[in-house]
Amino acid sequence: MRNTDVRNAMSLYFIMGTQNVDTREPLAVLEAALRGGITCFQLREKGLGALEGEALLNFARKCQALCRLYRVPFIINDDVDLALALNADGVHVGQDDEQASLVRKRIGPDKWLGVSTHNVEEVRLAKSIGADYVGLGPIYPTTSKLDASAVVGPVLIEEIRSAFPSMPLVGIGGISMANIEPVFHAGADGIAIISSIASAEHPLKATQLFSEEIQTLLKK
Ligand code: 3NM
Repeated sequence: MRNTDVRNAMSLYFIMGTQNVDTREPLAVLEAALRGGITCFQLREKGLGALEGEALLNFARKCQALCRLYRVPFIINDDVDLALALNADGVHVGQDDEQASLVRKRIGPDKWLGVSTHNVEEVRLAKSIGADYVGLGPIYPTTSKLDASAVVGPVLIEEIRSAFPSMPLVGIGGISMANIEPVFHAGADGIAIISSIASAEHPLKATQLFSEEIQTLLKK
């Protein structure tokens, strides 16, 4: 049941921090994405000018309240203390963040744990320490993550899907309406997106278009 819930939540997974919205109001962008049909949200407050301390806590609380209103899982990137303080639904970590096995111990068995991975070995390790899902990327070139590793292409999704048939998989990196199909075709449960929603001219419309397209692609 949990595996199915996680897989379903992966279908349109929006990631955002205050640094991703240019001059727009981040909570307005998040609400537009929620109204448009995102199925999971990750708060990723990173980089130059990122909120810290009390300001971060307050912002995160507002994001969480919005997600609750729309019954969308609220995941925190990297910051386990923040996730525990807010009782978030889960934590997502990269390969360089606090070791995933340690994070699992700290958050306990109930919260979701997501891990960014780039090859079969990293997925195997993530699975062995109890990750609920893995992110695979960057599928395409991205400018949203300055230290992104080499582009892997949809072929990595195919490889991981055949090695781990029931592992919830989400493709990430440079995904747009123009290149979404190969990601699902390769076997992903969904896509994780920053800029194609956060920097869209109309985040609500952009999200609705993704949502409709994904429903069609998942039926194929
Ligand atoms: N992680 P956009 S790529 C946060 O490869 C992140 O693990 C990646 O943003 C990875 O949708 C990425 O704007 C950035 O390309 C995704």
